[in-house]
Amino acid sequence: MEQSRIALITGATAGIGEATAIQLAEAGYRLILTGRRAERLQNLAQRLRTAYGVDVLELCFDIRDRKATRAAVADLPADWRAIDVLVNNAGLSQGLEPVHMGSEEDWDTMFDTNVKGLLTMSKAIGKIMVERGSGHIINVSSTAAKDVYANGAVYCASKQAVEAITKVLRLELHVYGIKVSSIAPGMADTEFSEVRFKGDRERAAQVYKGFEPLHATDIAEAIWFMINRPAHVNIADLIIMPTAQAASGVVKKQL
Ligand code: NDP
Ligand code: 8X3
Repeated sequence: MEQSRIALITGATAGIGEATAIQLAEAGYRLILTGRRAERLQNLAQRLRTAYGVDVLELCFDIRDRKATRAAVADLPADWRAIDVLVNNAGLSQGLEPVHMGSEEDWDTMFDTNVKGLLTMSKAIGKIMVERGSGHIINVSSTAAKDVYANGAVYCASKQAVEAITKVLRLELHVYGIKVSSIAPGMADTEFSEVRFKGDRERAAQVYKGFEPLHATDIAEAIWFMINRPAHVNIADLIIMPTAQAASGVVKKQL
């Protein structure tokens, strides 16, 4: 009998990561799910086991913590090491201020998570994929990497870094038969803005008022499409926006 494929999704406790976990569980994948919130991870894992009968392994760690990230991968049980798909999704924005008023702490958080966390994970899982001579890495970028917007310098820069890393990884890994892709979502109504505004739900809700934003499931379906292409097809880069959005920060709202 053919073994079920294994996907590792970082940042599966909310939003796009959680929706992708559900999408892949539906497709019969064995799932390794990561995030910092242990209870959410456990609840999601349990829901997926019950609803779809799939195996789920929860790995609770902060992706900014290199040692913990490396250890989580190094300590994977033997029957969980043959990872077919890595979705580098964990990420965030903190603050929305011009550079001259920005918080250095927020800048560090964004780069440590969105860029260095993704690199640490890509290194650890990339090694496994190289040994196996197959695999697919999908990096969750953003329209913020395509066009910048005022007050978003560091978030935009972190996602431009994600796109540069994606292109370099593709150059390095295609020779091993490994696909490397990125997906750039526009505005999606997840916990993203609540995190950006540090728990201010009222302010976060305003961001998505007056138009229909993307839903996490829209991105999850696109990620599944990317994963589910034939072996010779790699969707290298995919931009997906709400119909009401034309570019970063350019949205037709009806208020
Ligand atoms: P959410 O805030 O809903 O989800 C973010 C996920 O990332 C959570 O599971 C969170 O888990 C995880 N995460 C954040 N920091 C860390 C950390 N230090 N260690 C481990 N996990 C972490 O936001 P989205 O689903 O919207 O965001 C997912 C990705 O999509 C991000 O990379 C984001 O930049 C990108 N994106 C989002 C868009 C949007 O409009 N929403 C548009 C374009 C891209 P936990 O808190 O449990 O650690
Ligand atoms: C998130 C998209 O435009 O809200 O990556 O920054 S945006």
